[in-house]
Amino acid sequence: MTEYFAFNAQHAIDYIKQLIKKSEFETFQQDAELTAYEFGDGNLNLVFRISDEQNNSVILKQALPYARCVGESWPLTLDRARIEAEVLVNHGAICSKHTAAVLHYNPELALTVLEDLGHLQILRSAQIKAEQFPLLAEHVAHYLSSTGFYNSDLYLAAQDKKAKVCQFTNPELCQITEDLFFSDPYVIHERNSFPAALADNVNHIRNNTALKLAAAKLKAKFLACPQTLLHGDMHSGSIFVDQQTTKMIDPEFGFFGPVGFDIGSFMGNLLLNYCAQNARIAELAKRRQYQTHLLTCLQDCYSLFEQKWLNLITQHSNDASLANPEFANYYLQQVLQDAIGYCGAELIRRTIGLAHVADIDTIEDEQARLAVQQQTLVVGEQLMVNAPSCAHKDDFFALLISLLN
Ligand code: SR1
Ligand code: MG
Repeated sequence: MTEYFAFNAQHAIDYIKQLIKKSEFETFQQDAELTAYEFGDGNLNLVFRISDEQNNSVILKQALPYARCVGESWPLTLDRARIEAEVLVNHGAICSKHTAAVLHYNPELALTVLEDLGHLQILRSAQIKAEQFPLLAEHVAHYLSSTGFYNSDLYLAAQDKKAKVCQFTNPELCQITEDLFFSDPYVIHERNSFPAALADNVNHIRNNTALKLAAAKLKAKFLACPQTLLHGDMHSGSIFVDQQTTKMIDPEFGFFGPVGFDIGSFMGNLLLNYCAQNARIAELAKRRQYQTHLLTCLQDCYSLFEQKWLNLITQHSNDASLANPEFANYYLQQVLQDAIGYCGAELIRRTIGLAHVADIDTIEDEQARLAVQQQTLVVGEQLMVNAPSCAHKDDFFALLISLLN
């Protein structure tokens, strides 16, 4: 049994050398000369890249016993490394095309060795530069619908599903989302972060009783609706892309929750980028073209996600009573309304809560940034409040268009 300690670059090299000796994976030759550096800039973990002289490389990710972005005053379970590795294995078995591959996992050291996706870009960085990915919508829809369906009661035997719910019980990381997503933004809290100039808009949010009721309903569903094994943190920083490829990373917030949560988070991040582009792309025609691309990506992704789910339920469900097309439509209508609500909540919490997005925070002009933040708050609020009136995805798209124009 190895006792946990936090790695430095040399530890990462030594660890990988041991694995090479044991022939645990084939990335490196036995006599490889390795170098390593730490480059994690996320909120929680250490991330090392270990390379040989031929530029073969792997990623070693280690959980710290606290949230890196806050420090040791915010202790955090190391079990999140297990959750992340096991979600990647589960999702990879269903959808390897869009899931980062796990090469090795060590529970005592809370570390995972992963394939290096460094030849791809993080979606958020690419979208800040207004790059377009024509296959993104189809890929995200495929990943979310297949992993969602095959981990749900629509497919799994009830006892197997309940065993998986236990396996992926993730109370500490869920609590972060419960607080940051659904509670903090709607009250005065020291974790919140927004400029003084946004105070009136924030007060409006805090005083909107219909919005607070919507937040409470979304939170209650997040707490007590174990529909499927979610990624749990489907923002644009958890997705690697190029023109042909889309790969999901970082599901340490994974747990059994409402199907609408992941797709809602993903759409929220597209909309955060959409709003940020109002301050980023000066030329109107160019801006409109890129924003149209983002909106089309969102609409295509949602439409494909819904279509794939409907096909899976009616054609591959193991429970004849649930394979009923009328039930499938009912189920997907609830998912749509949840997704719209979670999408809106993502816009609000990324604007005034603890964890922001670089799409907005790196806008240099303060006034322009403020205007974007005001827009994301309005769009988020309207989505959350109006989600229950969207009976069909076309209602959602019409609402979105009315809010964005
Ligand atoms: C303290 S963790 C803050 C945020 O980073 C993660 O990626 C999640 O989105 C979380 O809400
Ligand atoms: Mg992450």
